[in-house]
Amino acid sequence: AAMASRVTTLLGIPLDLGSHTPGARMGPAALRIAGLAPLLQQLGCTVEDAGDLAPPHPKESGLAPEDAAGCLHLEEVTAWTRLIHDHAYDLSARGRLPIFLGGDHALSMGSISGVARHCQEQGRELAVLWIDAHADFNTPETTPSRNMHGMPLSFLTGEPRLRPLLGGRPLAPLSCGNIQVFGARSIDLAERRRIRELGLGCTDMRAIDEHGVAALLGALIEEWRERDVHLHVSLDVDVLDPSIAPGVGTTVPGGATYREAHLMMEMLCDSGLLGSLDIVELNPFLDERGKSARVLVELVASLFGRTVLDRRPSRIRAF
Ligand code: B3U
Ligand code: MN
Ligand code: MN
Repeated sequence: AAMASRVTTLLGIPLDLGSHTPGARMGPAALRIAGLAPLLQQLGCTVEDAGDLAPPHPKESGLAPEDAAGCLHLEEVTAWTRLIHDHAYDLSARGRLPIFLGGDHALSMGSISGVARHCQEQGRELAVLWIDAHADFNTPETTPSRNMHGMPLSFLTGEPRLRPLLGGRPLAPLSCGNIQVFGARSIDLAERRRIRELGLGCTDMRAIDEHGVAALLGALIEEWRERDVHLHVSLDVDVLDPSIAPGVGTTVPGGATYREAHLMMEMLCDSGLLGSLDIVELNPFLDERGKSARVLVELVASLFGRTVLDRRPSRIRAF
């Protein structure tokens, strides 16, 4: 299949302190039990499982006291972010296609910043597709919950209040135009203002209802292909409708259907742009008989080349 030449590395990140609902720490185990690695192998990938990261000792964050007050489990999340960043940077430098198995969405502060640092060194443009019911664009000042899984896109775009999280490591901040939130339907008022003022890319469910995944994602892919970006896909399970994926901390009604989600994955596969992937927010403690983990693994199969019928060699440009 398409990705056969690159080694795909699974890295489990049992972090769930980015929210106040424990359980996502069991996500990596559930994804493995649902058969992620053998399925990727069946599709022709060479898969390496790097196991799970061990929870690090909490670290001093370096945030200003008023910002620290806005962040739950800040010292733990700080230590995780630095650890994940180092692994993501190292896997990228070794030419791997990393799949970061979460864990909650706070892990993307580490995974994407590590990938971004490598891309910057290579002079390669990085684009991020953030498939999520939420925009995750709060800051320690705007957050209504103090949950850090609601802040990663602020950190990744260089929000100064969060900058100390990485310690001395270099941050390659993403520009808001290189990020596209896709599938949003629950955005806080302050996030909405920030999206408008800072120009974060965001496609909400209303737009998907009106125009469909094919047209909207097709247009994004077309642009990314012209610029030959490294595409990082950050897949938050809660983008899916709770009827097909109930295993998440906060369910939001009106999510993507099974068919819409598969179409996203198939189009991303055809684009040939995928360079790294997060699978986040699966909470097996809240799941129903493994249903959500199974759907996720099916989606990854579509992303890595499973098709219904033979198709002409990828690279669809007809949008
Ligand atoms: N925007 C809210 C809710 C939220 C964000 N991400 C998730 N929930 N999963 C917040 O807490 O920042
Ligand atoms: Mn999220
Ligand atoms: Mn979400």
